[in-house]
Amino acid sequence: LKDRLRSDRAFSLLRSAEEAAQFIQDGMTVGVSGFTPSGYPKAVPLALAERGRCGETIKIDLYSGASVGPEIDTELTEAGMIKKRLPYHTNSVIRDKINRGEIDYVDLHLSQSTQYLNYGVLNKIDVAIVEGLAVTGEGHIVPTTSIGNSPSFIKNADKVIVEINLDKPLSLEGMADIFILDNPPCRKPINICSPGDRIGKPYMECGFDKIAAIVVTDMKDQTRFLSKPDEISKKISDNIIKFFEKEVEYGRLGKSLLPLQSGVGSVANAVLYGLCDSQYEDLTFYTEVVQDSMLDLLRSGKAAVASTTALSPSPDALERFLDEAEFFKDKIILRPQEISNNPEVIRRLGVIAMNTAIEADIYGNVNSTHVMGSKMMNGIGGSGDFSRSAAISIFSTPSTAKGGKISSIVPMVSHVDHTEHEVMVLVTEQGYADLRGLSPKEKAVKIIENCAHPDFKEQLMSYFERACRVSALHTPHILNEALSWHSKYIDTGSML
Ligand code: 0RQ
Repeated sequence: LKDRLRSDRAFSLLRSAEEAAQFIQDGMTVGVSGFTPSGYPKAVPLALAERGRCGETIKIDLYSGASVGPEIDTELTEAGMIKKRLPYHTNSVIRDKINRGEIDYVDLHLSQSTQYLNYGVLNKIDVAIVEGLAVTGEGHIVPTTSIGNSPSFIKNADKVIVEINLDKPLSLEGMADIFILDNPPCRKPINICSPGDRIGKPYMECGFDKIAAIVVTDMKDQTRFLSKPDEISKKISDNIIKFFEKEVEYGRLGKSLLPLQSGVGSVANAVLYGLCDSQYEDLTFYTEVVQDSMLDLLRSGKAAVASTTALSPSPDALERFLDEAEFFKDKIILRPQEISNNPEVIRRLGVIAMNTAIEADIYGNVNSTHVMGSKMMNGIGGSGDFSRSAAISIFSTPSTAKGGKISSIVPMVSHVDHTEHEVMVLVTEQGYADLRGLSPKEKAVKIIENCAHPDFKEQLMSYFERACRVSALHTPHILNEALSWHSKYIDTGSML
């Protein structure tokens, strides 16, 4: 343990998870480390949930980097202990309570959550619970497999509880590059001019005065299982690569493309797998999540470097990665999410942002968060941080959902996360629509022709043509029909 707790003071702070959980009281705001189910605390949240299950009344506001594991979201939700949650989740148990109105949820651009904290818009953090590899001799914390909002949670917290996770090898030390922003005015430029640039320190500043307890655990992250790319995902990936090929042909992209960002999930993973067998080389990533496919691209030498805020491979791939951490040390840079997702850097580097939609409309507006306009799925996550500032922003979705009963291309989206102004390329398994430089009417024809499923094409074209006859001709709509596809699905179980 001496290589993890590098001073006697650190040893003197060793506590059980149950003792550490006692620092959390009703009404507090708790910030946890973790981004995707990676690098999040496990033992202390479980001990806290146990207090709730045993009858103590404790309700907290819970802030994280992004999604965390079930030890936090499932357990604390089931114990009835979460009052408010932000800025992102992917957990079905908390989703259910959010949509029943039992938990308040604040869906935020991930790069902005610490800004809200630093400006004093959000509550101050009473207790931060942070997973670490080690505590330095000065009481600073070496992070594990994600950084997320932890450096700013620590800075804004009254007390910090550290979970030292022995399951994470010390060979990860050195991957982190911790640099956080001061408040405006007079901010300096963030000096990242290529994805591999390092500008910070390998640990998160804390100091012993803030550390209330150190808990030692060896619990594994419960990262998400990734399904093998199915036919639809492969076709989406092929269509994105066809788009890249055209860009190379026109001389707008070279063989290394531009730094890539890719969202989470099986489709995102499949898209990058498509690059493994492609002509592209010396790829770089400026992204927020590294999944299995990106690790394979780095292993094979197709990709040179990945800047991210989280390592979130599937369970088997995580084990393999942890064994090979030394190999990846000079190829992966772990940054706080306010830097990994920072619009200034994304615009400077000219990132190609690839994110996922629930639905898109014929004019190119995208809904990534709400099913049928009101049911929260996960949240906007980092998709807006990247797409709003990207050199090229690509959104993909299967053209239908729920066994073909729902068209993912609709006359008007039931909720807007990404507007027509930042959606540059729309991709389904049917094809891609390059929307750059097109007027709304040109976009509509291209989206219907290239992206809609054949079962819905005629219906969509009929809507568009009738709208062109009855409304103003810039963005033609029939307002009392625009959302009728959604109402029809709610009433009959099908948009057909
Ligand atoms: O519902 O689970 O009840 O069957 O939506 O859809 O097809 O399983 O796709 O898991 O990749 O999620 C956009 C939600 C896609 C995700 C979204 C239903 C469908 C299913 C999930 P069921 P799939 P995925 C990086 C960047 C926003 C955040 C983001 C997401 C469920 O990718 O949260 O990009 N993105 N962050 O049946 C009704 C439709 C539907 C539909 C799908 N048109 N209408 N329901 N579904 N399309 C991450 C971070 O920032 C950390």
